[in-house]
Amino acid sequence: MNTLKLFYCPGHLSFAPHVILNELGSPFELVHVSIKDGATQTDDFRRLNAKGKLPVLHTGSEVLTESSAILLYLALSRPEKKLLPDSPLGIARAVEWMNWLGAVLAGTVGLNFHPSRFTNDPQAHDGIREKGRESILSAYGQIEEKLKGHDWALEGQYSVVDPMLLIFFKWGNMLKLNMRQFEHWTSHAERMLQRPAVQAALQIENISVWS
Ligand SMILES: N[C@@H](CCC(=O)N[C@@H](CS)C(=O)NCC(=O)O)C(=O)O
Repeated sequence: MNTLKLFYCPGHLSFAPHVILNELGSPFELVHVSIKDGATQTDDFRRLNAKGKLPVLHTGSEVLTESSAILLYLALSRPEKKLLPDSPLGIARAVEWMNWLGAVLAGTVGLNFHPSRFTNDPQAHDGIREKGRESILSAYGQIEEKLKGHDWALEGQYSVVDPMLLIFFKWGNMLKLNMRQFEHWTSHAERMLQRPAVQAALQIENISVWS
């Protein structure tokens, strides 16, 4: 494998591939792109990813976007690390989780963080936030149900899905959602925090999952 380069911003979805790169244990490069300073919307960045979003992974020969695609690529490139199940159904379950989280729920959380992206009317922002919050709580309730009786997102094993769940957990805390009401998800977050790969990513990104 060539040296991989991850374009990331602390506390964003790029956290998940950052953790997984740590799990793989091979050298990789991190390139900081500041979302709040508008760096994802520059012409330069859009030449890398026309969608203007992180994470982006440069594989050495190709540019990959979308967290689910990047996570699948990393796990499939290093099967010995067992970051995905090996059965067709197990892999499909991972894709089922990651598509929902990365393509659907990330947008729903965005309703709360960036209502101005959904309307030009500032007076509508509070309504969008309120509706967004309802949808987030409903989805977070579904995550809690899915984690009931399970250590990890997928049956019987840690996988690339788990660090994605941890960043959504952090966003819940950032939105002051009282994440402790989600007991199983809180246990999952605490389990994640035991992993050296997670600790190292949190330290480099200088973030906490509790705020
Ligand atoms: N479906 C995409 C969502 C990526 C996404 O929404 N990324 C956000 C950060 S969490 C972003 O880069 N936002 C920058 C911007 O909108 O300018 C994925 O799964 O990678």
